[in-house]
Amino acid sequence: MQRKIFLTLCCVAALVFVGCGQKETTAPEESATPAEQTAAPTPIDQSTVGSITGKVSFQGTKPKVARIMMDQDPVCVEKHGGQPVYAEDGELNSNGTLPNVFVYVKAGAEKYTFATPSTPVELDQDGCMYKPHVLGIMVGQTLSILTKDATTHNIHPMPKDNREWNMSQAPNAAPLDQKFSRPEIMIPVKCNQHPWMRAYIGVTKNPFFAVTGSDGTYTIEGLPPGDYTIEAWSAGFGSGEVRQELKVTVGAKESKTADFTFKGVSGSIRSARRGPEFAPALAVSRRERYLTWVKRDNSSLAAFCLLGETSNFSGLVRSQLI
Ligand SMILES: [Cu+2]
Repeated sequence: MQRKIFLTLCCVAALVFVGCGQKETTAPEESATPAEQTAAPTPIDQSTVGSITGKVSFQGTKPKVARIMMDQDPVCVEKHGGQPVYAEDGELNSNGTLPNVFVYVKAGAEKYTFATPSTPVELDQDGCMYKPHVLGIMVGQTLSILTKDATTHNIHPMPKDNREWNMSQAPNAAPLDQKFSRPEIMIPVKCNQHPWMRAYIGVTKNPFFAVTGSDGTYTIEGLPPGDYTIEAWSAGFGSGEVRQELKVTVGAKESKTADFTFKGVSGSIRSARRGPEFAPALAVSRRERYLTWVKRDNSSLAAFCLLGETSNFSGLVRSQLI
């Protein structure tokens, strides 16, 4: 059963990371659909709104966080002044909580139409890392991509429901402004130049979302009284993304608490999966310590498996079987 789950996760990981090294695509701005542009926002009585606040905890073996080796680009190395840099996926706060968890209203707000905020959401590139690592944005809202680095980046969101694109951004280049036309939780973003760079964007139809910070807490405010399903998403701790849902009823002016606890994978994935039916396949990026394994019968893509020592699957992983 565990293996089945793992293979599914591997397959998802493989599918997410196929298509490395694609050519740059032109990326005309996506505009919101006419309906979204013209629909008037639903009036909400601000005197009755409530909030949901909570903490996202982690239970289990502390995930191993990958050290990022930036050697392929001296500009990136220099920016960190020789200090080691670690992947953000799998990172825990000192109080045992999880940062970078995207918490949002998944259901319960459909009956409302919300104005698209005119303020852009910024995604910065600094020291060849995305800042922030996880962010939320509304459908049709501008995502403004900035760079502080003296090296060229190639920003490449990999959506399932939105249009895929990748664009280069040279040092001192103007911000790249983009929009997403459909809700999607989450869109992974990578850099085609620096394979360790990873960000995640949550695109929502409502403004009710938050990202946990260094204390593991979140707060969603301005909720009209009602029944909501909230979901917490995390990039995970070695086996891909994880999600949890909670149902919360918010009364007028009420402040509700909704805590989440994610459980880590117990034991070593590596030792658990290296059975005789698996053979080593393609080690695409040994420097980043990723190994791929393939089932001996090569039966299907579902047999493709990826084992990482780390929780950060940022290597250039190709999905072909050998
Ligand atoms: Cu880059």
